[in-house]
Amino acid sequence: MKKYDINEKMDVREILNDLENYRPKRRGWVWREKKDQFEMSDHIYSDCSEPLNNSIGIPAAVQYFDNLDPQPQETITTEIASGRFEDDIRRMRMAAWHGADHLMVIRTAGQSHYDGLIEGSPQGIGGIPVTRKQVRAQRKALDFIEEEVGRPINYHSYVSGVAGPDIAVMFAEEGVNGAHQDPQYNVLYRNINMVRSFVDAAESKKVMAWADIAQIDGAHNANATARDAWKVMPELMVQHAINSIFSYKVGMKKENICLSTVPPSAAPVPCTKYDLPYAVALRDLFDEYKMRAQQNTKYITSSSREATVTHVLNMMISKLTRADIQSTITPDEGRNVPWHMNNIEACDTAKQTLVGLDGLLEMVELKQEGYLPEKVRELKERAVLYLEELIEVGGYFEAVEKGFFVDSGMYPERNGDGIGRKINGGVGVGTVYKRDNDYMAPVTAHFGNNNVAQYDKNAVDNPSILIDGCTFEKPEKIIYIDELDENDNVNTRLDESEKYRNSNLVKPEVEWLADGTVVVELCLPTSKRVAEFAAIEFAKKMNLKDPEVIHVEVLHPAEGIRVQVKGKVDFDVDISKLEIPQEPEVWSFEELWEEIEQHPMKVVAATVGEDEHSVGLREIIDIKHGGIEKFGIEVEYLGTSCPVEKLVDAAIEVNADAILASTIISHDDIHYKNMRKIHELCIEKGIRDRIIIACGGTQVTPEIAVQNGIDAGFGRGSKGIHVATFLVKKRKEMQNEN
Ligand code: Z98
Repeated sequence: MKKYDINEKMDVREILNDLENYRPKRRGWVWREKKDQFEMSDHIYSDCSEPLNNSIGIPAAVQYFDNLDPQPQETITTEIASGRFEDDIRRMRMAAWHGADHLMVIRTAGQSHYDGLIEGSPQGIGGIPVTRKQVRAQRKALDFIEEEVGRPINYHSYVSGVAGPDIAVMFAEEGVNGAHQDPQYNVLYRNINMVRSFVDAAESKKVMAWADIAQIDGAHNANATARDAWKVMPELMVQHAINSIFSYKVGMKKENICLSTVPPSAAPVPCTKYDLPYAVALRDLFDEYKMRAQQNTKYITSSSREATVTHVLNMMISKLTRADIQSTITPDEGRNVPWHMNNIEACDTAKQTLVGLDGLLEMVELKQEGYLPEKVRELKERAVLYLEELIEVGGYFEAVEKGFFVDSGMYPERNGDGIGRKINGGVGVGTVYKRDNDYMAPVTAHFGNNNVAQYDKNAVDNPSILIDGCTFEKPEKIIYIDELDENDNVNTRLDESEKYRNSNLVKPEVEWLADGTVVVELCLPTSKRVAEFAAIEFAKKMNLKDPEVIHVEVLHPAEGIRVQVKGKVDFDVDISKLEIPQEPEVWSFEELWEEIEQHPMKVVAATVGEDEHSVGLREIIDIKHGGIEKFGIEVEYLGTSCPVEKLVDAAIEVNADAILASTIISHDDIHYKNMRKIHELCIEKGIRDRIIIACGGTQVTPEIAVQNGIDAGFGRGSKGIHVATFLVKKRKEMQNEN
């Protein structure tokens, strides 16, 4: 496969090229390896893993710490739901650079009810239709992306629904590394017949075990569905128990069985009082299994701030207990905007929080007495009693029929509103048949009695030798079907946006190349309902197409309403026509500090003329906001409305290296006139060849400033580090000249 330059876009057409012959590089799930007491950039990390070859740290890392980007020990998940697999690939690359190594693609609505594999790559809603072509293309892209970042990436989707075993086989063939599989999900949430679901699950799990695919269960769905999510805590443990032991008995390794756990409550309730005992109880009961910690999605709204706080609180629970996989449901869940930036933001939130809490358990300890252990014991007792009652009524199927599950009472209380399903009901009822006595399937990884011995005793442990290997051993036997639909396929979609692929034209996007979507944020001093409609009107006047309110928050019922509106622009920008000024050169803090330490520098500074503005210059000087003092430069500040003569005299008196003059007032070009005056005075006094003159202000254009005789002008947006870099560079230049 082609190697990409990190600055080059991935070419989806290139990925699709020769896809029918592509074989995944490897099989099976890969965990991160913890590195104990690991040093990075003078800091010791206790719970981190190997850093990446290519990555982007959180914004503060990029700005202040030379992209210091420690990777937590927990696998980080991101879930992608754009509806077009080709655009998901680009998002996967972004997410991998931000620290995600578990990339889940959400399935399009309704795929659970397809009774077989679908082919091609149609566009989905709320996710992609999972097909062989889509899976193979994404795994192929990830095979490249994992080399680029330098860490294996686990690719994941769902083995649930009526076609579960078919999908499991396809996943095993295509190198998928993780999958949700839990028959209880089928039964409770998709009303798929329970007998069929459990039989299918046995077959699917057997196949997943062969392919070393890590499994995530479906218990968290009870949290998201229950009326009061914290009331299902005992039931959640029962659901985990059923799927875990079932999977183990079928042949899965315990280390590949992951419990999907969610802190069941969220602020404003005192959530830690519920979530921490629950997390402890769960890990006590299931200590041999892996924990996949997801964020609470029951109590989520369209406030991304609120979702982020919930996520962070949830990760504190993960860190106080254990999480092997940390999921990062994004604010998307609450506002249905599955966008690139929300995935990336959630990955950064996880990375920042987990690294920020590094070493927590070296410093704090969970109490062994009092509320926490009492609550833990109580939850375990409730769960055990629940399981006992389930056995008493005749087992899982009977219990489901009686509406045991997702009841809004906290067990043993029951409110009679659980999800009831009939043993003889649901999708696919009556489709399970007893195997004939001579039933035999010559395939690898088959569950149950296969009667192979009747045909060939040597094939008992590996029936597929009867047909010279099945598709697991002989991938060339896989029948690859390309696009079937002439209109809804990846090639037509790529053609539509071709204009924006590798051209000079750019258009904003949130999920698909050139989708044109933008967000506008407004604060309107009116009531909530009025603000929503007024915001739409503003968006229309800004020429946004299809404006839609995606978030409203009351700052005060009458004084201010915050509204976020999304809409589309129908124009693009030709980047070849942009006039982009050269980026100012900046030295690092260390370089500047070392230079000034070795060669101290003194400057005089003032706001000159009849000008009382001081804020801009103070920002350039003061250590507080990263002014030049921060790098060790000594500053003699003469205040505001300073005559230029006084400034130049002061420079001579203290033997300064430089003069810094600030001017805001610009009528009649007084700012440039003052610059020229400083320059001429310095010549007159015989110091011009050994003094640097720099002037700044909001109205200063650097080029015009220099035309007026000074050495550099600093306009709007200039920072202390720009001025400091200029001063040290200019001084060196002058020393070389002399
Ligand atoms: C998650 N954000 O778990 P459909 N099987 C199981 C599931 O939990 C789910 C599906 C299948 C969540 C996503 N979970 C929600 C055990 C969904 C999805 O029927 O195609 O929607 O299957 O990461």
